[in-house]
Parts: sequence; C-alpha cells; structure tokens
Amino acid sequence: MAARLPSAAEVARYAEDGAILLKGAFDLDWIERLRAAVDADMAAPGPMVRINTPAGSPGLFFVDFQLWQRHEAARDFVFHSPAAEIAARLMGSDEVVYYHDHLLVKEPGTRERTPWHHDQPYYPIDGAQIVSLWLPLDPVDCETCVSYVRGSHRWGRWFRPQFFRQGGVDLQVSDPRFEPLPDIDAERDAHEFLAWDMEPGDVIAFHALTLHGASGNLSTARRRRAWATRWCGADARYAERVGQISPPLAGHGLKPGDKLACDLFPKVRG
Ligand SMILES: O=C(O)CCC(=O)C(=O)O
Repeated sequence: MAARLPSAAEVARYAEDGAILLKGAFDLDWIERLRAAVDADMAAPGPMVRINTPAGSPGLFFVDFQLWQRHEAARDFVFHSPAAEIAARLMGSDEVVYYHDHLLVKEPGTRERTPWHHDQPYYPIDGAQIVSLWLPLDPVDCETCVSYVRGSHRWGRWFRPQFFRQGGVDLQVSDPRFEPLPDIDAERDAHEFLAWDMEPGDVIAFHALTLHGASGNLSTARRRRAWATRWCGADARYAERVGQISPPLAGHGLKPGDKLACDLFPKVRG
C-alpha cells in the first residue's frame, strides 16, 4: 500500500499548530510488529529503563529508550517505514537524521500523569527542524492521548526540563534560555489544546518545542503503549548543555556546532 504522506495543507497546519494528527499513516503490519517488539522490550528492558509508578500503586508507567538498537522491527521502522519521509515533509528538510526513540507504556489504571513539558530543552540540540512521531500501538481516546498546547512552539520560550518521576523537580541546568514552566493547568483558559481519539496506524507529529502532557491511563482494561521517535533536519546542530540531558545518550564524539549524523544518530535520508 502506498504511504500516506502529509499533504501541503497538513504541513502548513503542523507549522502553525506545532502538532498534527495524521490518520492512517502506518499500515497495521508495522503496528503488529512494533507491539511484539514493545512486549519483548518490557520483558527484557534496555539500560535506560525507568519505572515511573511508585511501588504499590496501580498500573505501570514504563519508559524505555533506543528500541531501534535492540529490536529488528523498531530498526526497520526507522530505516524502511514511511516515517522518515513524513518527518522530511513536515520539517521541510530533505536530510533526515534519526535522533532516538522513547517508549511510554501506561498499563490500565496507571495514575501517573506525564507532566507538561516540551522536549528540546532535554536535548543537546539546537535548530528548528526536530519533529517527534508519537505512535500509539493501542486505540486511545482524547482523554488518555497526549494533549498539546496549540502554537506553543512559536512562543520563542524554552522551559526548564523536569524529571517525570520526581514529580516535577527541576534538573540542574544553567542554560540562560531556560525559564520556569508556567502552571499550564491554572491558565487553561489562556490556551487552546489539541488532543485526538486515535486508532492504531494514526500518528501525532509534533515539534520539539510544543508543550505537551498526558493523563494517566484512565481505562481499566485498555493498555496504552506508545512509541515516540525523534527526527532531525538539516539545521540541527549538536549543542553544549550544562546539566543532565535526557535520554543520556553518550559516546557519539560530537562537538558543539557539529551536524548530528553519526553511528548513534544515523542519517536515514538526504
Ligand atoms: O506518552 C506520553 O505520555 C508522553 C509523550 C511525550 O512526552 C513525548 O513523546 O515527548
């Protein structure tokens, strides 16, 4: 089946809103293969695994990274699915470098929210061409889906990273750009939020500076397995950050100002 790539109108909508739903972007074969990879990963997690649910609490908020390095289906998705082409179109960049992946599973009944944040301050990367593809492997309704603050990637503001597990304790970072995150829930009337009911095969593409957060998994029966992949375009450069980056990917040998492509961050297009 031909790939369902973003139309010109969808590219413009992504640029304006900072997040867009692409219905039916991936064949269900990809979803089935990725489900198997995710379940295998949960049975034997990688070295950066995080459990965000306190012992004794219901459900499980399971986080892991870099499935592409350990699971064939995830690697094939990076190199052979329509994902790189989708990212290229949305970013307006022929060149696409794969940055990393992030697995976020919320089992039924999980109470832990994903706090409001945006991703780029966690990354040692400067540049405007960074897009994430948030791919749920189970149906999700808009209450359980990630919610995005429409247009927040255009505010020109960088908010201090927070670690999910510690309930929003600031990381020790000293980039002069970073400021405390406003209380988005307290000022809900000032914003417009984007969230969608999604079926397997649908994907949300969002910019690395778009603020987003999510509820726990309110369903008592339905899993919420989501696999997010991060893609960079030609303007992305490695940047020095003082403090802790996430995920803590090291050993690439990059220096500030370098383009990202290397063994750890493979060039997949252009
Ligand atoms: O899946 C979630 O709960 C949050 C996803 C997220 O924060 C991300 O993909 O950057």
